[in-house]
Amino acid sequence: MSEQSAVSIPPGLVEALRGAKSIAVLTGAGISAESGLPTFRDPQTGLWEKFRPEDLATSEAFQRNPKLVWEWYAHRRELMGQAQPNPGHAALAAIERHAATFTLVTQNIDGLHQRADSRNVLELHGNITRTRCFEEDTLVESWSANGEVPPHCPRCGGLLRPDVVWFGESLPEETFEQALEAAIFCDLFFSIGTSGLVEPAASLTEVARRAGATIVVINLEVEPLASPDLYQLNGPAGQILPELVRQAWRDEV
Ligand code: BJW
Repeated sequence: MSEQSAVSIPPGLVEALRGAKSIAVLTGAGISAESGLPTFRDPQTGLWEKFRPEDLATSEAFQRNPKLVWEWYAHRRELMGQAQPNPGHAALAAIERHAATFTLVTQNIDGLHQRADSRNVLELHGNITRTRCFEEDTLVESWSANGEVPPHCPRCGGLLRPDVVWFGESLPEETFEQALEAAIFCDLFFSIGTSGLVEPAASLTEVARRAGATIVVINLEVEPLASPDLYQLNGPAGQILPELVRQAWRDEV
């Protein structure tokens, strides 16, 4: 058994987790905060201090200043490459191992869920490790390292960009359909470390609620609440999720 935990888990939630037939999880930047990655709405530091992420993550920003936007993603790619999955990521992988049906929908582009061994992961906003051509919209695996920033597409000469979804762009259609399906058919839906400000991802929670799922919100900025159809847990996901797994199955993550 673990030491007495400071994290308080409502007993009804432990039962709901053990009994759930189908679990869907939506994660946002907060799940990776304890891996040292700044959330999207944290103030930026260093060279990037004077820029707001919302002003860089658009195709207009890229068209205006492709070098600036490419370098911002290069900086974040390096941070994300160095980051390690935290106990919150590990706990979600553990829940997947116990669940009959489990879908993890993430808005994050950092790949940390997969590195923590989560299997059924839907990436709504792309992945920072992939690159695509801004003109042709096709994935590009390699290009000439001739020092150009951004580099150019080896096929058409267009500029290369990260394979992520910027504001005003559509989400990958099939992936979003699968996420909707998971939200509609789950009986337990977790919303973890997301501000719920960015659509259409934010609506998944409401979709699940309307379809009758019990909703669990884990965030640093929620009022604690425990009712049979809504649990709000205030605190770091990297502490709450491992404690939940421990209480449900005595698993240590
Ligand atoms: C912790 C914690 C810890 C911290 N433990 N918690 C309907 C209404 C209004 C507007 C729209 C609408 N539909 C569409 C729009 C427009 C737009 C939108 O939503 N705008 C809003 C700003 C209002 N949406 C779009 O444009 C989307 N496309 C679309 O809808 O296509 C159709 C369309 C096409 C053309 C025209 C119109 C529509 C695309 C959205 C793409 C979002 N892309 C980004 C960038 C990805 C690449 C990158 O990372 O650079 O995705 S923006 C950014 O926000 C990123 C994130 O994935 C996303 C969500 O942020 P997230 O994850 O919630 O992070 P934070 O930082 O906001 O919150 C962190 C939370 O964690 C906080 O709550 C903390 O408290 C918490 N936390 N530490 C637990 N340890």
